[in-house]
Amino acid sequence: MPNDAFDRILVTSALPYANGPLHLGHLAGAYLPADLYCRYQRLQGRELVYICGSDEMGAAIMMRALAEGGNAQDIVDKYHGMIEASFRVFGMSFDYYGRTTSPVHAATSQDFFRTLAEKDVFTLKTDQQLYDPEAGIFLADRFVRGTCPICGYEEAYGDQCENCGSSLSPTELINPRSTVTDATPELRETTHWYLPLGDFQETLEQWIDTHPEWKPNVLGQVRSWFQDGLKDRAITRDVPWGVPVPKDVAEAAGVDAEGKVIYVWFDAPIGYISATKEWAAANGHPDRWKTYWQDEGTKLIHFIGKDNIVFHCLMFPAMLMAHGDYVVPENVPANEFLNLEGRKLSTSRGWAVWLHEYLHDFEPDLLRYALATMLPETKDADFSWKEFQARVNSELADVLGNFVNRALTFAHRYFGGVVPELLDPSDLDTDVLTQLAAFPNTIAEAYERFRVREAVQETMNLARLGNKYFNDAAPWHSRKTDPQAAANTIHVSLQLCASLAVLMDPILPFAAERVRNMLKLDGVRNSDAGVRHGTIGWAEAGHSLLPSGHTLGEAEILFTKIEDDAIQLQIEKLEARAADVATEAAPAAPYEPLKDEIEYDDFAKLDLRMGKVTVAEPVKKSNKLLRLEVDLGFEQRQILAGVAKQMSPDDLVGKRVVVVANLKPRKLFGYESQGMLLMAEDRDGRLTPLSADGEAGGVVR
Ligand code: B3M
Ligand code: ZN
Repeated sequence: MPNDAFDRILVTSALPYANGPLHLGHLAGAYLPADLYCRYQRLQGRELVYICGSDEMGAAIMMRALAEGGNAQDIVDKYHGMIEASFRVFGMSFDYYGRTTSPVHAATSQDFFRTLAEKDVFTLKTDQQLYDPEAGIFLADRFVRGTCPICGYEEAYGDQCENCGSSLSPTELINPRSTVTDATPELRETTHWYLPLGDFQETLEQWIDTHPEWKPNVLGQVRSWFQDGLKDRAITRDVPWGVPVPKDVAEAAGVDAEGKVIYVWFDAPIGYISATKEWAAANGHPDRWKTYWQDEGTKLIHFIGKDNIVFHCLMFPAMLMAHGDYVVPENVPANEFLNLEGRKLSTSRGWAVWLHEYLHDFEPDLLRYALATMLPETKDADFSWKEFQARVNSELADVLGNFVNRALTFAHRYFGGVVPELLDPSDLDTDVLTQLAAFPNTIAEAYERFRVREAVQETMNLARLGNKYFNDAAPWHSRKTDPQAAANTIHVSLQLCASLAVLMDPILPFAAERVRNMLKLDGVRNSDAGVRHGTIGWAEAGHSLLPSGHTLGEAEILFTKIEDDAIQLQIEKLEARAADVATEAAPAAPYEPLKDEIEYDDFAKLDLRMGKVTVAEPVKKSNKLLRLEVDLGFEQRQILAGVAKQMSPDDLVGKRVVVVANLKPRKLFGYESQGMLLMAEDRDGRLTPLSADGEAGGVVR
């Protein structure tokens, strides 16, 4: 549906668990793209509320409390404070940032639960569950570990095996033990409420079918859940931390409510609603939350990471539909995962860049921009410090900063710090102004389709256009030969700067404000949360915003380049921490499970040969592939290897390698790949080529 069909937009970002600080993976998934989207929509003048908050209930919090030895309340107080503060410094423009320990949230979730119970949506089931006799608690989800019945991994959790990815229930574990006391659990009878998701499958499928425009990665996951058939989900737990099951509901069902709480994945999404209520109350119109949640004119968008898809695309919508009073999401633009320096991000292994630490060392805008160019929108992406430096130095500083600086200093030096008049513009001047006029729409279309990376690239293209125009027009030259031509160049360049000061605002809100100050460009609508006065917004950008004769402010340097040393320091910090954690004997990452047994004949089909790498070079436009030439003795092969992130060409040239020599050739980036190199991958994702001393062409068996 086009935007105009909606009266208002309600945007949410996944509520981060208040059990640790934020890292770049969080930002790239649910937060940064949402903030850009919201700031863009506000500049469009659309009515919008952006909601987030801390997820403070559930097992994740209790686990942290056990690990740190505090109580759950202390843990959430500590991390909620940290998370909220770093979000603020990073420039997140939430209209409201709540927390799920608030009384409004408890009441809202209990009301929701009660309504569904009264509508007879739930089923009740009594069965045997694991109970820790020492701690006196039932062991739900992560409170029990044991051997995975599927792959044999010994450290599987009660709800999921992190090794093979299977979702489990605690009683399926072999040799279960309590993560609280290490005791061997016993079975006890307990009763729980279930949401029978299967009953909603047809309705959910019909609803999803009305959204072919959703991202393929999201639709793919949802469809595969449908294929497996949606199952009942327990939505209560016997744990001491959570929103209590309402007493009246329990009584009516004849269940003892003592110690029973609502499952965190039931209450957390309701947190979006409770935070909207708190926002409305704080702004003096307590009923406004209803307009946002209950009026059909609302476009509801959930920004999340891919691990939360099932909850936002199936479970929460089913809850909303069952309730009946609510709108359902219009889109759930989930992102894939962000890797770090070619390895899987892992907080337990110390392989993460923490937001609060980043903010201590660099400006928020630099990360906002760099990360926005690397978002894992359609597939997993990689953040590296070198790439960060390159984005800052060669795009922010050399293109954007440089262009603004050239235009302004020239205006000050030769035109008395005022916008010169545009008279008899050349074809080039007019052409650039025409191109400028098209930018707001092009960028807007990308944002509307949740293609944030593309929007960012298009925005930088406007600065690129400016730089190129300045070079081609060469005002330092025309100033002496044709002063009016130079005046025209500066006039047009300043208009580009002014439009940039609006269009770059979602990505670089701090720098955009500085450009507006340099230009003395007033009246631009505020893209931050709160009041949005100002007559200049997205629709005005693209036109000439600065009248001739307008007095400019001081020019200043917009971005300074980051030195190699500063980047080296960050890389060392990251590696040192990972090494520290490793020596603290963090639980080792799981080994990959063994594949199914095969017959000798299956193996014998492979023709493995020794080879020697003679040439290795990067492949243009691919940051993953290296093009290799491999000597097989009897012939030369060209092989494309997806190792460029972990290895440089120098690591491979001259190496003896093992090649799968009878693999059907395939085309990649215009090259035919005629085989494959065998590599050993360790549990951190590091690659080592398999090597042996044999002569090239020799058979490996
Ligand atoms: N706290 C899970 C997560 O951080 C969870 C999101 C809740 S959104 C309602 O991945
Ligand atoms: Zn497993």
